[in-house]
Amino acid sequence: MKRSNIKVSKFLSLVLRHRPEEIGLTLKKDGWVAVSDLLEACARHNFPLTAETLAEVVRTNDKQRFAFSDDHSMIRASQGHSVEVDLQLESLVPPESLYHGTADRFLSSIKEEGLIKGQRLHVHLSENTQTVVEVGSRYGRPVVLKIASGRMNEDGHLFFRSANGVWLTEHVPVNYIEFSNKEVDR
Ligand code: HQG
Repeated sequence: MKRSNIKVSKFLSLVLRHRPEEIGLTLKKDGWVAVSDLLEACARHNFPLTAETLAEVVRTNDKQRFAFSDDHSMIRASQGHSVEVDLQLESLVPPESLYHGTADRFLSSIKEEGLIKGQRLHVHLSENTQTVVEVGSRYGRPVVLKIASGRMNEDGHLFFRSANGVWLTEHVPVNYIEFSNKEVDR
């Protein structure tokens, strides 16, 4: 991703996931916003963005964080929201195991209450351990937790998969978390 596009991606994450009101936007219930409204709001708030740059950022985004509607008239973040949206994802049977990246300083608390969604709408899980090491590194020394997602699902926990392949669930109780993985050296 180009450096200038990373800045745009961060700004889009802010307004499409967390604080749309910052630029006077309101997301629809399912998280979509009209592209024209977004571009106008960006211009009004000193963050000029062209339709071409927006399309490039969506296309080249390293985690495919944003998606256009089929007719390209609307855009939304595919996951990661803290604002209350219903992405209308269908629940799916997850793989037997999924992974969560965290930092070692959170482990004692996770051992008490499991994985909680915090500010976001879901706990985020991945099929791939490399991604989760990067995610955990944002908060400190990374630790990879292996989650018994298959067993969770059999026990009635629902799983959703975002358009960009992130697995989402409400809460991971501690008895489904494997803590035996050592801290990851980087
Ligand atoms: C931790 C990125 C203490 C949790 C990624 C995490 C992801 C607890 C932090 C997406 C806890 C929350 C989300 C407990 C969980 N006690 N700490 N009981 N339960 N935690 O940023 O999963 O690049 O809200 O382990 O790819 O780190 O932004 O969640 O460390 O999909 O697009 O509390 O963000 O995507 O942090 O990251 P976050 P996350 P983007």
